[in-house]
Amino acid sequence: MPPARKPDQSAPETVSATGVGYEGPEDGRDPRAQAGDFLTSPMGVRLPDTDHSLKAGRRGPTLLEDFHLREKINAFDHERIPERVVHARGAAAHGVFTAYGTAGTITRAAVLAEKDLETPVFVRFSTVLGSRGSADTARDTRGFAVKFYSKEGNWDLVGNNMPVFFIQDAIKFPDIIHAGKPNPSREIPQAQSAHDSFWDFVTLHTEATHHTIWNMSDRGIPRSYRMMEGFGVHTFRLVNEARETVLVQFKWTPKLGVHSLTWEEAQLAAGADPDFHRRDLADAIEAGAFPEWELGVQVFPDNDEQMYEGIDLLDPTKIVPEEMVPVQPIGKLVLTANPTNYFAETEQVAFNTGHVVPGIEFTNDPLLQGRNFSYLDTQLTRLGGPNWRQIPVNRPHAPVNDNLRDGFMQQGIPTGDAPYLPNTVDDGEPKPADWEHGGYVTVPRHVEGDVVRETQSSFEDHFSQAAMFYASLSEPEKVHTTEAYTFELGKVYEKEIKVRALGVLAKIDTELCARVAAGLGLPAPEPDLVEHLEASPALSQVTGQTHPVDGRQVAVIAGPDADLAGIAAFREAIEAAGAQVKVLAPAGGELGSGKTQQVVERTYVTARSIEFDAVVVADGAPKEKDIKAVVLLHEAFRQLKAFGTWGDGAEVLTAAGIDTTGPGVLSADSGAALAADVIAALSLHRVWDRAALVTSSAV
Ligand code: HDD
Repeated sequence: MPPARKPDQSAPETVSATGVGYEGPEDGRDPRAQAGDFLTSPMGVRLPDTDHSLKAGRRGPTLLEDFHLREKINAFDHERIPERVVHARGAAAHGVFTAYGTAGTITRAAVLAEKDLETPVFVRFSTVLGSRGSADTARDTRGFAVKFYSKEGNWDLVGNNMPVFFIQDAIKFPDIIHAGKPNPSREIPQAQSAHDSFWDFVTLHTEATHHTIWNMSDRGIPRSYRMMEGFGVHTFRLVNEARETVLVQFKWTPKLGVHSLTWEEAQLAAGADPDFHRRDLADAIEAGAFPEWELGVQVFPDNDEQMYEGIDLLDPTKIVPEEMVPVQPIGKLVLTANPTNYFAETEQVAFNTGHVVPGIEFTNDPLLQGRNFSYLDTQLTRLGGPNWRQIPVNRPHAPVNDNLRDGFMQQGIPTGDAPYLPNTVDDGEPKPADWEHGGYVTVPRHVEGDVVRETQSSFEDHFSQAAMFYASLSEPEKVHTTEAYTFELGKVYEKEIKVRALGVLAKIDTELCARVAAGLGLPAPEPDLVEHLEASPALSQVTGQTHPVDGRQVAVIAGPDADLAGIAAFREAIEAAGAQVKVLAPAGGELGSGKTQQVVERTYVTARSIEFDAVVVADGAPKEKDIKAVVLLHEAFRQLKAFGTWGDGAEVLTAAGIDTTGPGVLSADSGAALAADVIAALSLHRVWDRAALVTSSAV
């Protein structure tokens, strides 16, 4: 017979960590936010002065009893936490994921299966190599990490904007990252792969070839986080209510299409606006141009081989082309709100591939298995202890009753006396949940084999998919990719590494190899081409398809004598389409007065071509030649941006040496009439017809 229970031996309450303890002020304000009208100490004591330390006399020594001085400086001293060892530079937003219900037959995870179910999400985009303060537009892979606060617990889909990875086994992650990070002695270059150790590694370790060519393609320099695809990379296992399983790969498709910067734009932005992507995301959300993606899955049978038509589904350096297995839409993601505080949310959010919910399981992909350890482990150092899970942005929205206790910075106040199972002291609570009660019951999967440190032969093909990728690109994309290899390898000092890299390119494409070799001043090796699958049109970004122009930026060059009514009409039409106008003039201030008054948003000194997707010259814009305006126009021309003029605006282009009859130079009778053509041009991203006129020597 168990002893009689004491009055305080009640079961812990089943509440979310958010709900434990102090519930906040009675007026309902968020208890986590700063509150009150007066400056206080961290203990809530109102303070009369925060500019002078407490001294013994005006010129006397500072007193140790000044608790405000000590608390203020002490908090400041510890403001910084270690940055992420990779993906340190990022930007994030809150949003909502809505399931279409189409995945209901393949998974029991409500977040994907339940039609019209809305799940809150937090999404963080990032670069991989650079430090927290590095430039957004470095050539790099972009992280695309989504935290779903599902009603069945948190699910993190921690992906990238590329569907493949550098390595096939997590044990090599420290190697690829050490090779890509700055040189250990001088700590340069920052946020770059254009250096010896990166190319040393990827040419010795040729399973990186496929990912490397994605990085060298335009995918390595996205125009915007809003215009990137996202991929879960690994194959995951989904489980439905009948305990049947399928294998899937996840893909996010942006509503705005997949678009990139040119290398010139990326380099300019790194100096002129290092926050280019961060700003773009925040501005778009603030302007109500909510970024949107559709989530889709490629579905494969879950058989013993885990292969599809000869492609190993456990190999994260491979894709299954969409033409072979189409992506089936299962839901929609919309980002609707910027974070309130960068540190509290974007910096402290902790993603983990091991955060899954019932209906979503792992496969034996050796990269995924190792990741499941790394993400949990890294948060201990980064966020200071095991209770990082209780930081507001990391808390699940589902009830938490975990029997985990104590540790640094415990925020909850758990009740009950038996944080262990089984127990009788707390009536056996919390109860383990079986399948019927939504428990995470792993579906049995058969595993047997010898304990070995070996890989499988299907992982040994390192080149065929890189060759397929290159063959799938449009001509301008091929040129960009060739230029990227030439630039990056041109920064490598060791000839031996460049020669090895050419040896890899010789397997991918003869012309690519020859052009890069010519750029490096080295002989091209004999072609050594590998066989590859048919080109996959889905891999090219230049498709001729149009996309919405949300958040696109149009510069209108104007001046005191410009047609301000025309600019107002132009602005109205552009904004109605979701894009934005910035008036650019030789000097700041306002132009005109009354209804058509225009505020000058950029001057010739503060503007740079990278800010704009199109450049328009208004009737009456100043004709005096200004070298800064000419530079801006030439850059925008090389960057294949649309131009437009009305009235005598064309004279400004002619004076700058731009052929007004060339591709993508639009003209109309009025600002209003021009707007429709500019929107049509923006919806194609760039004037691709001009690409052939713009050689790399012009850049
Ligand atoms: Fe990773 C962060 C994506 C392989 C170890 N990774 C991190 C982030 C993204 C990815 C998007 C940033 C999350 C955030 O915004 O906070 N990583 C990937 C993808 C991979 C991948 C798509 C391959 C398919 N990663 C990978 C491996 C390892 C790690 C193989 C280790 C064995 N990744 C980490 C990490 C990070 C991280 C060290 C750093 C900060 C963090 O986790 O929270 O644990």
